[in-house]
Amino acid sequence: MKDVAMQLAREAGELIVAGRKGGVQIADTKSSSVDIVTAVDKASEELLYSRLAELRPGDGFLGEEGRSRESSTGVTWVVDPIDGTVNFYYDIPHYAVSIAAVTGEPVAGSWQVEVGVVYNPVTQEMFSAERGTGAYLGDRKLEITSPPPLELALVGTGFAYSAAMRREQSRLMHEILPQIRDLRRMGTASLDLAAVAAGRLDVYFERTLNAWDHAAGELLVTEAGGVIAGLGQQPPGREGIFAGHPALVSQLQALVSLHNGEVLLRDIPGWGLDS
Ligand code: LIP
Repeated sequence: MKDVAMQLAREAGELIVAGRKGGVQIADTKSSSVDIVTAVDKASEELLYSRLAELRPGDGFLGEEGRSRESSTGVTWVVDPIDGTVNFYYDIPHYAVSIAAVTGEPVAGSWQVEVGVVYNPVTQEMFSAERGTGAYLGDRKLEITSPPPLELALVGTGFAYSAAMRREQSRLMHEILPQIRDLRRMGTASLDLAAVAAGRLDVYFERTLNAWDHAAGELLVTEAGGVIAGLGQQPPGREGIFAGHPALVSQLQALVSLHNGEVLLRDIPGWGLDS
């Protein structure tokens, strides 16, 4: 399955790079006016959907742009055809095809991720992992080593597409930023998780992500020796996801909790919509 994921990530990557060269238009918006989708997002998902039907008949599919298929094999492919769409639209070379194969219910916190591939088609960096066999950048095995103290940690995060949620997220970051080395908001969750696995970030925290944003990246982190955790008592997912060395994750969780960052989404009016 990992070989299939890597092959299809490259195929989708070629389509994406070609589409970028041809100029990109916004095809539609989703949860808000800044939550965009391009024709290339949709074309990439169509390619991945049809190729997986061909190579992995009976497997399920859950894609960001709406393609879905029930699984009759117990395996579901959770796919973000272009993660970092805003970067793609602005021609910022930091976006990825994110492909995960999961077993069990294809729901964050319930699934078991078997294979994860995150591919940046511009840099051609291929991050890959298969459960139990390690995480790799190309042929280089990735290992999360002993972390710095939180005050010297480089922290990755991201922000929602809703103004109301961004008010809460910026409030929390206002408290956290003076207590860490620095913050990086690079715009692509799957590459943020890959960065943690590769030691390019020390720890990562984001809220309101969708399953396809983090399914593959989760496995990169855990196969590199890190942990994935949720917000408060929640499983990792929409409410929040932390990733990194266990000592740093628990320190960051404590800091988020100290600054009232565990308010549930249902208690943040307009968190999912532009308001
Ligand atoms: C994006 C994530 C990013 C997050 C953005 C958006 P998309 O995914 O990769 O980390 O901060 O709000 O969710 O929409 O480009 O697939």
